[in-house]
Amino acid sequence: MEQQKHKPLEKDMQKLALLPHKTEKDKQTLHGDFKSQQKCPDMENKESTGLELLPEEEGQKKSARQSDRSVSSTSTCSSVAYSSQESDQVFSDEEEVHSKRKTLRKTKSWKTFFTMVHWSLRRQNSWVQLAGHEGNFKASERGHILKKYSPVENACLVALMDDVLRPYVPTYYGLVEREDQTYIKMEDLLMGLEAPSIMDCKIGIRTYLEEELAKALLKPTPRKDMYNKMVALEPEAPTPEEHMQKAVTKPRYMQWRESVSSTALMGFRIEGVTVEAGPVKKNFKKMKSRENIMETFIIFTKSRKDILAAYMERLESMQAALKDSLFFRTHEVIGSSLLFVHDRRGFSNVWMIDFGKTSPAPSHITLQHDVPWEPGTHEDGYLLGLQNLIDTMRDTMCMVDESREEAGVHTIQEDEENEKTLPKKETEGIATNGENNDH
Ligand code: I3P
Repeated sequence: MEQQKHKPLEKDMQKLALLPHKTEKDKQTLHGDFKSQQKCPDMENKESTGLELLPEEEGQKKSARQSDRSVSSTSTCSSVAYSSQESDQVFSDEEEVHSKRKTLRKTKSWKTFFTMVHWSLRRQNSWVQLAGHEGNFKASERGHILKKYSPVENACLVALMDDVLRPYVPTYYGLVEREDQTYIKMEDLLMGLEAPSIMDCKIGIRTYLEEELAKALLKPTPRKDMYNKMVALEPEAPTPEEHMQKAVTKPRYMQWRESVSSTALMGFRIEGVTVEAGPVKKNFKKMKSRENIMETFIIFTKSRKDILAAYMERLESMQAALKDSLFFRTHEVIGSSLLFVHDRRGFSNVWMIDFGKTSPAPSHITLQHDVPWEPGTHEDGYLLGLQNLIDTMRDTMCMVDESREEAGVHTIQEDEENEKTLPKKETEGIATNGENNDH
């Protein structure tokens, strides 16, 4: 039934996706100019979405897990929640615990995340296939997952277990040793989902650490890999000097990534999406317009308003908890993601993940999280990003409504409600003349 009632809307959305491109208006700004609109925004600034354009990726898929913690309002099961495994920070074996530099080295977050996800999915299908899978995650008993130890992330998870944010992060179960490697054992948030749809949004206006910037100023480390990634996306982006060196520094690359994506303007960006355990889409690097983000939300949720509403509700309760959180007040949250997960049955949740670059701010600083960053302030813009995310989600719901109205499509629930409000006579008339008349 669910599929039936949404089918026409999806078609409608496909039509929207064909609207002509127009110049970006850059309506959204980080500090409040970007507001949720009462009316559905138009799709004028339509660019292609990553979901449309991405090549088929390797079969990295996600799965979901259940927990006995918070649930979305749409969930038909009051005790289901999902999580992902993180993207973030993992450490090499030779890492020294006290070497901050090394502790901040990590694998590619998205890649790591999907490695784990793929693993998790396999586990559901065949436990045996997990054997020998290399990566930063290891199988554990059902409901748990092992992630390579990072002292930074470990400290965060420990602190978060005693914080009001606990319901929003994977449960921490301590450290375990496997084959000379220490792992963090945490809740497998993805367990239990059927053909999950998953979206990773990196949150915050800054994605690199202040110390990385300081280090680059003091002793620039040219990164050829980052130059190559930059040129691949925007050949004209490097300066003549960078072209000559065929290298860029990390903060330079990260700042460029922020500016070409929605991070700089909106304080969040989509890193990757998979819909119903399909191919992983991750070419969102140049997605910065709100319209395209909304369209991605629509594709991601298959226009399901119940899912969008549940996501929004969860984000709003998370927002309230963040404002109450001692952990949040005292920590600079960099490179962290929000993981959105739902499945066809309507189970959904959003989790805070990836704390590999989250560390206590200097004690003399009170973080606000909703102001622009200046060097030395340690501000991360987390709340700015979250607000924009909530607003964009709300606008997406509005757009779904509008499209539905235009297409003359009603959900069964809406039809039932309309029927209730119809004058009795009219209802009777329909019954008398309609196909449902038993006589
Ligand atoms: C990577 C991304 C990661 C970052 C990584 C970048 O760029 O920004 O967040 O890791 O740096 O290469 P992209 O998404 O364009 O591939 P950190 O967040 O840990 O800094 P790295 O190569 O130094 O790991």
